[in-house]
Amino acid sequence: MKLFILAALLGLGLAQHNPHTKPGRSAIVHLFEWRWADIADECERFLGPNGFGGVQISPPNEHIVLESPWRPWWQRYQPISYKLCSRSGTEEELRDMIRRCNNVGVNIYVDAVINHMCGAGGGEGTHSSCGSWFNAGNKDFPSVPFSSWDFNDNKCRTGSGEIENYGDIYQVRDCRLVSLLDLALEKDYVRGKVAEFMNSLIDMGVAGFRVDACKHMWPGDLADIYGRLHDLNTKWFSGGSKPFIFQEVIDLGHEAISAREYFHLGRVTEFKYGAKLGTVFRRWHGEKLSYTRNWGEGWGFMPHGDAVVFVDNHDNQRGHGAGGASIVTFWDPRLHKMAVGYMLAHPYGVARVMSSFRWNRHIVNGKDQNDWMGPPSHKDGSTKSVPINPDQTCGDGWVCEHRWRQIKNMVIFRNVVDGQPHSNWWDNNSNQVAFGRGNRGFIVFNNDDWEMDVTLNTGMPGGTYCDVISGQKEGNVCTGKQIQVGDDGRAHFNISNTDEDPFVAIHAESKL
Ligand code: QV4
Ligand code: CA
Repeated sequence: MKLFILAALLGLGLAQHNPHTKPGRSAIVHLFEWRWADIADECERFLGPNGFGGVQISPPNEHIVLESPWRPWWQRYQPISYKLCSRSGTEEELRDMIRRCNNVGVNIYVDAVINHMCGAGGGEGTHSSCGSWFNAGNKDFPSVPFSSWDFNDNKCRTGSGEIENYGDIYQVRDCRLVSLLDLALEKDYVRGKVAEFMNSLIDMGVAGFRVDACKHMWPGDLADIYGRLHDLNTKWFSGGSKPFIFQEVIDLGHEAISAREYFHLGRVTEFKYGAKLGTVFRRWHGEKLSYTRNWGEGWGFMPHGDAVVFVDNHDNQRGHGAGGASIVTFWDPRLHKMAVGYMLAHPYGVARVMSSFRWNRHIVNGKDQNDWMGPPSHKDGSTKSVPINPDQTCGDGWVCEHRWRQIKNMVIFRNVVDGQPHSNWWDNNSNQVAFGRGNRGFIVFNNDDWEMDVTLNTGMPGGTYCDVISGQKEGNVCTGKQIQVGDDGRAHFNISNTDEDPFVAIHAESKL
């Protein structure tokens, strides 16, 4: 009994690890900076039909609007209030998107910025996305309302009021992250306002939250806030479902605060995953694909049931956040497709695919001078909508990695092999590897500088399969390579190192 009470106090009873994706769906896509109206269309015309499980959306609440730099993407990480109008659209558009995505089986996960409000230097006025007046200097945000006693400045003990040393857990939680006004989440009033904001979204029908900057919040404060959250809307989710929570904690293994401190509260973003996978596919530091036989917990990653995994995210694709130069992004499309393919084929973690916009990358001494640039926009700063080209790719600077055939087909692969074990591993002691997922799917990579010509045990029933990387099955026709699997499960794979995409994937539903 004592233990039970202790567990409840620690928040163990709140575990919110389940993404509630609908049957036959699994992967999440981050439609970074997309407008709500475009996401609604994308759910209906693409994500629903192609088996996507959910969308991570950009922060939906009121944020600062900046002139210099001009409308950076990161202005949305500087809240002004919890009103639901943002660069992505109005509350009505948000509500319409949630409804339309839910109606086609695609969940919405909200990026919740609850550690802070805008930067201390944010000034005074109505340069905010709903036009609410605020005064950052006085810490006055009447549209919430928050005022100076709702912030942590009295608790923070650094001279500058900023986090100066990540080795000191008190600074990291109680001081300002890059000058962002740090909320006093120990206060009942502040917790109540944050929970009210999150509950308004839950009631509208979202399935959960990516919680921003969790390293900068005490697990106990988060436990209290999560404990106040409503169950999901029963119009789309079964009764008693708790919102999915995945928490941004950057833990590459050498800081005072570890991801582990947050596992009992929900899942956590596993930043080691993309950093290591990038190193492996780039073949840096002597890494080889063959070493990934025990990929996952075997590589020192967090427990499978606690992890959200990704190859890159909106920060580290442009040098913010963590991971450094090894991160593989759309700027390296060939490697990116392979790395994302590997992630989606592998059973570890809940997988998130990045969907980006292009910007004028300009790297000087390792630093991108244009890392601030916002989404494709009109002259007045409003975000452009996402046009779809006849070949199904996106126009106007939207990259839409999730629409690339190879990635889209691997999202489907992940659904088809869901629940099957990692099996039939093969490698050449170098950068050619293959593995299956029970008898439902098999994938083969050649990341060496020479041709691959092997016969492997796939574990699949005999027949002719369509490779979903070089093409796909359309009706009963295969537009890509065909793979013959014998009645003994063995198949011959020939992959040239100069192929456009040097990997092959087959699954139960790509059988001809
Ligand atoms: C600057 C200086 C300050 C100075 C201040 C003066 O850095 O020292 O005091 O000016 O006004 C932007 C600017 C930043 C500026 C700050 C405040 O880049 O230079 O401070 O605004 O005006 C995003 C961006 C940040 C951006 C922030 C707010 O990445 O560059 O800051 O939004 O607009 C750590 C954290 C982790 C975090 C990661 C980036 O542990 O939690 O850094 N990741 C999340 C988000 C990320 C977001 C935030 C957290 C903050 O994924 O996108 O930061 O919400 O690892
Ligand atoms: Ca804090």
